[in-house]
Amino acid sequence: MEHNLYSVLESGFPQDRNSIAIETPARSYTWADIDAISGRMAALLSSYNIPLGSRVAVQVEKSPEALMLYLATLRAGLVYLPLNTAYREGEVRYFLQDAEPAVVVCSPSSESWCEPLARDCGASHVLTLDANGGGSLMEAAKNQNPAFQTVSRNADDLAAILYTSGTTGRSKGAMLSHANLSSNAKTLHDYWGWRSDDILLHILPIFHVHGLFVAAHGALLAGARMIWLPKLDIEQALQYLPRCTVMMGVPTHYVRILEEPRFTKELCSNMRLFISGSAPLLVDTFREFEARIGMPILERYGMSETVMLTSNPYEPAQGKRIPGTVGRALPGVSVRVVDDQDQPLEPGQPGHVQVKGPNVFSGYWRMPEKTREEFTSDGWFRTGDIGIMGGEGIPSDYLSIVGRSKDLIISGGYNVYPKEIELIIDEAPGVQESAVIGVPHPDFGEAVMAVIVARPGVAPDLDALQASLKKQLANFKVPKKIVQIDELPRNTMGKVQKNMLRQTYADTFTVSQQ
Ligand code: MCA
Ligand code: AMP
Repeated sequence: MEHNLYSVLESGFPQDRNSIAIETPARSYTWADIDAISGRMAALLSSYNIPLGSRVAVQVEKSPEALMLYLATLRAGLVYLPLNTAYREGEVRYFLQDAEPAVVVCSPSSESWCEPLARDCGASHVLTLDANGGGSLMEAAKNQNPAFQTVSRNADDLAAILYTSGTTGRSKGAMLSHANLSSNAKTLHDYWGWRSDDILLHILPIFHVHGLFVAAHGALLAGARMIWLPKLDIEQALQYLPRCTVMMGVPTHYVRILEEPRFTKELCSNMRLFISGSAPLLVDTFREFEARIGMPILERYGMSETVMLTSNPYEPAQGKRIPGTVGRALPGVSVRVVDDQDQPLEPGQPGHVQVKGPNVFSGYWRMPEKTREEFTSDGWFRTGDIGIMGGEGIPSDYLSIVGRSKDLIISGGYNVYPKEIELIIDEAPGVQESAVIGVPHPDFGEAVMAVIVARPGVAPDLDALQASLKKQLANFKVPKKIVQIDELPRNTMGKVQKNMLRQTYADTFTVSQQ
């Protein structure tokens, strides 16, 4: 059996390769186009004679060609390393130094700094790709042979590395194999009832698990069409939704679309499935959506290290979709809730969520110590989430995520680790120390905010500090508010009590901005 993920996905492509696979407002791509364009790109990558397993780091705008570059990387037996387009030079430097990619593909607009940086980090080839499919990558690939023979891969060979931020402020590369990704794609295919006549409204970025491994894999494996949009644009969504059957989004997408009165049940008459994940979906949003559209949103839960872990039921016969829960463990996945000694807890008790399954990654790139810490001796992965199985009125095999043991903020579906930002703020002129917290935000669910203490006798310029952070950090990490106080609250052990800060500033965005 061939384990290359591309071959697995390709097994779901339709017989009629001239049917439409991807539709953008500007043009359409057939399944034959996907095969040929990814084939040409794979031939180009292979012509570089770099060892199998070399990394291809990609920081480009969303386009069908960007998806094909991902597929080409798989086909050539290389490892895909996607990077959020919001990352600034300093952030990209860390990833390139750590992963040492052989090939870097960037936007033409960032070539001036990315090219020298990539060379500096050892990349032998640097190419560009823009949002319209232009750039040196397509130029170089256009004369390659489209009939590329996909390279054979073993189940455990790496397919992708996804960087996730860490509690220490240092990002970790989660190593995902061909089998991790294909097992999850097949499970979701069956569980969510994917069909070849589905039409997916694809509005998510493709540099993370949600948009790439859940949404795009789902459509590709089903041989289903994707309406491919750069992001959720309400006018475009209103135009395309009547033809679509499936949409996936983060809670912010559902909050935003519900603000539009023209988003009605009639508009969604072809839709069979709305899926939410990456961050907690508020019960209020779930209820408002169901009341308006007559369909409950299906909430599921996953991580970069594990792809998807649990899902609320798809088929009514399997049970109800219960708001505030993330449903049951997916088939083949084991989920347990344990105490501090890794001992399983009774349903209804909050504890650490641990998981096992063919979808769970093999470890962090070049961090064997960290990998050992994050797995129990009998192979359970510690998610860092706090969960409860069951609870009042909830079946005992449904999981609810009720908190996090990791100091993590999730803003609009993007993860932010406070430590990374605190380290930068603490270096700023006039700052003695800082605490970065997440507080409720009506649009992003949680928003990043910073509380700082000034050095004695100094009055730091908070606007200048925010402007400087904007230059150094991806926009979603920049604190939307910075406040100065005399002293950070600490417990007897000297640890900053972030809970107190979160309470104090809980209304910052929800009340004062209304
Ligand atoms: C944009 N801004 C944000 C965010 N996005 N601030 C905080 N959090 C964010 N997520 C900033 C912008 O920089 C700008 O600030 C201001 O907010 C308004 O920008 P706007 O144009 O409204 O933003 P947008 O382009 O509409 O983006 C919002 C978004 C986007 C669509 C919700 O953040 C997004 O696509 N999120 C999805 C993330 C995702 O796919 N996550 C999946 C990870 P300024 O004007 O000051 O610059 S995978 C995962 O988590 C796991 C595995 C899973 O389970 O799926
Ligand atoms: P990432 O670092 O992007 O892999 O994000 C994974 C984290 O997102 C998980 O550990 C959870 O904390 C969070 N997450 C994902 N889906 C959900 C959900 N449906 N509800 C609550 N948290 C979620």
